[in-house]
Amino acid sequence: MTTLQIAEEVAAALAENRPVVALESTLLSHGLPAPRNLAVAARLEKVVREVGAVPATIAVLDGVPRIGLTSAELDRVCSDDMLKLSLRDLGAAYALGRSGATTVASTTALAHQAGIRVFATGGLGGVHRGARETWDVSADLDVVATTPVLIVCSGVKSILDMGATLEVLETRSVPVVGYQTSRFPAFYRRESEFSVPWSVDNASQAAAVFAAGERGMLLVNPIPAAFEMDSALHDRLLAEGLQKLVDQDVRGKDVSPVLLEHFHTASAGVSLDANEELVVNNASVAAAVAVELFQ
Ligand code: PSU
Ligand code: MN
Repeated sequence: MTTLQIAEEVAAALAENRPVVALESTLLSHGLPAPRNLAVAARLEKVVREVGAVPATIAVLDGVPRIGLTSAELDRVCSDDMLKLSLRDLGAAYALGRSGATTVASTTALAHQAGIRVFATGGLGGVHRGARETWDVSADLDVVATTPVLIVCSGVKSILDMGATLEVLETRSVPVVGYQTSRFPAFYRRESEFSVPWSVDNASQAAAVFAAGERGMLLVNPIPAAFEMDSALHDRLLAEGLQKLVDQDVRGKDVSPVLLEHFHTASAGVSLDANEELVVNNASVAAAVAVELFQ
């Protein structure tokens, strides 16, 4: 098996039992435009540090799985043409010496392999609308069900079939826990029509639930109210984006990036601000939970 290359700071924290938070790179290279993505990457690492944990952004560079990146490497992830690597793609990327950003699925697996227990992202992948015909269900669901890592996210992107995604999570015995909310968040919106089975009031409770359950868990954290997207704008962008997929015959791993890009370009940056703020907020909560886990 290919050996992980763990940044010195991250390795030291893991060895000394200090809190570490994993961050993914697909949301940077395929979910946000350059150069905004680099500013977001830096902000994510900064907020994790401020709360008292060590950030570990994960990617594959020249065939090597990297846990924790230097600022030059972060720059590369944000500006170079990166492959989108899910868990199925890691072997090929390693063997063929390729570079790519890791999705929630592959980041979770690599974080676990490195001994990191907490991971922050924007939205989990899930069951796509139309999955009854396309079978398009993100590998993220499978990995969270089988890997004991706590993932902090703002629910799943509203571009997905949320009800079906929640059903799969229930079937796969994934605990979905609301962070100061009883509703399942809808990424750009604070609430969806769905409720969550459990809620916690603070990071300490979240850490206790995770530690007691000893399995992959979703801590769902709504977007900060000031950055929530207007619902009419949101619904219009979603309808347009879904039509674009049909018109351009977009499939598979390109679906999420194309939809996100439509949101960003057609909302004059409103969705970009929303996306940035929700991920930063998730990184902050993840760091707080990581700190609690090591108390
Ligand atoms: N969250 C974001 N932006 C993103 C993603 C999540 O705010 O771009 C990415 C994650 O990396 C997630 C992926 O794993 O979208 C899901 O892709 P797919 O639907 O192809 O499995
Ligand atoms: Mn897919």
